[in-house]
Formats: sequence, C-alpha cells, structure tokens
Amino acid sequence: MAEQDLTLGVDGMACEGCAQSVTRAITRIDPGAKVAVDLPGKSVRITAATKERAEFEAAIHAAGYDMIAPATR
Ligand SMILES: [Cu+2]
Repeated sequence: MAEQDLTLGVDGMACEGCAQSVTRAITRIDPGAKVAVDLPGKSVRITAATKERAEFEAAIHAAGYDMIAPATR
C-alpha cells in the first residue's frame, strides 16, 4: 500500500516535550511512521503506510491529548 498523509488536530500540546510524547505514541504503534508536529497549528501530520486514522487518534488520546478538528488551510 502506498504511504499516505494524515493530518490530525491535537489540542493540549504546549511544548517540545508534548510534541515528543505525541510522536512517541504514534511511532509506538507504527515504527515506520513519519511524524511532523505543528505546535502553533495544533496539528500532527503523519505519513504512514498501513495504520488507520482511528488507531493514531486512540494512541494520541491515550497519551493525554484531545483530538480536535484539524485546521483547514
Ligand atoms: Cu509539553
């Protein structure tokens, strides 16, 4: 399957430590995922081949962050 980009809105990320927590939560379920956290934009872009959006959302939520609607640009 081709890699695809997902952009998830994530609330509550305040600093680089939060960004790392979220990144770790994602790479724990998919070690091959590329993760780009946008702190001011409250979003996380994930490039991954296999996993479902719901799995990433669940992992981020379990790490203590709330999912929000991603900002449209
Ligand atoms: Cu933080």
